[in-house]
Amino acid sequence: MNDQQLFHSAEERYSELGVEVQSGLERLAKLDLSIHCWQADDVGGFETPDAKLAGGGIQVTGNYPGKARSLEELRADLQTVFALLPGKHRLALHASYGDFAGKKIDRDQVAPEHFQSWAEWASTHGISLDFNSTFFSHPLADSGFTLSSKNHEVRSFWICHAQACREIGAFLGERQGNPCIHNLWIPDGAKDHTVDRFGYRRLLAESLDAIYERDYDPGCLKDSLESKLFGIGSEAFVVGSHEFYLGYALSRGKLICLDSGHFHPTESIADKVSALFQFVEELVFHVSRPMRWDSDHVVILSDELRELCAELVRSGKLERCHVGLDFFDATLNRIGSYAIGARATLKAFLMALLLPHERLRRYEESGDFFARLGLLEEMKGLPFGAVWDEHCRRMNAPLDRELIERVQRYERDVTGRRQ
Ligand code: RNT
Ligand code: ZN
Repeated sequence: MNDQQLFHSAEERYSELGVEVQSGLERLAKLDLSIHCWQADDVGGFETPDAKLAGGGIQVTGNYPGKARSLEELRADLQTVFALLPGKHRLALHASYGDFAGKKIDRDQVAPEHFQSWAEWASTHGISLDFNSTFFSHPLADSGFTLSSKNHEVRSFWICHAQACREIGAFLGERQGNPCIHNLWIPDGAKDHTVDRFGYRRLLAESLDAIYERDYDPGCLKDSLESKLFGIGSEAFVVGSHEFYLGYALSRGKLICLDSGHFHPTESIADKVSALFQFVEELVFHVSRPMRWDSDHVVILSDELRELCAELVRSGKLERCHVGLDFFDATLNRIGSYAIGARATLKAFLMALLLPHERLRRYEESGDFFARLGLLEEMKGLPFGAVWDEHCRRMNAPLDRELIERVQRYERDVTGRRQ
């Protein structure tokens, strides 16, 4: 059988179970992921060289050769990544990735002008941008506290930073004609038992209120807040915990960002989807792969990811979800890791779209738990690969079987030549 015949027979198998492959593919084609810029250079960014070390809650390991060393290299790498993905996707920038032209621009000084060239690049390539404030890898984050610091000057500095970032986000959103998601994650916390938890959280709430004081057109800017359970150096106490941001976001009309690495190792963010969607209209996600801790491994087609995507589809609010990637592994080819992570996420969505949801629900309602489990297991053996290949063909993207060679070619010609 040739590829077309394989696809048609797969389509038939799915339709026997009541699954319409065509409409699944159409929905998938419209989904966009927000691809993170920071895997290309190990969360380095483009501030002056002395500021280039990750730290303050971010930990990158590995020294695989070929990381992007300049804006030009990063953009070339990202264009290569986008060409490896079926569909149109977004790019998430961090404030530390501005076009600073070699000048020392401190975090409280970042402005739309530093992202002008990004905006132009993005519009040339038909890419929309999202944005992140950068609260790590900075001397004023060394104490372990930023927006919740008891030092007024430190707090004010970071408030200014986030305010500036929102302005940049609104600028980008206005230019691109759709909202830029400005995501906020801070490393604030402590290694050991902390007694004034209340005090730190009170300060964080106050800082956030100052940051969000200015209203922007929601057509240009949307704000999300990303919680965490623990980090390196913040094992005992994280100021911005899930409960904190949940309360904050619900009371202030902000979005919650759920990072799959930011909960207890056995806690799944998939289960949170149906809980949160009782009360909110939109959700933001950072898809990551924690291994024993928030280790930010390259995303693969894991059960966790499949379950998350299945829950997004089942919630009926798939189109209200903003799904971004968040991983950084410097031990392997970075372009390849992007391709694997992004494609795995898209595959998980496709699998979710190809589930016989109605039939499963009927089994469940009738109490036939054997049949429910049986059908879920049966789905694992369906010819999914032929449908995924068809999607890649329709979207002019390489097939899985072409991926390794494509990535290796770029390494041979480009990243492998970087010293
Ligand atoms: C850190 C958070 C955060 C970062 C990026 C770089 O634990 O997950 O989202 O990974 O902002
Ligand atoms: Zn994250």
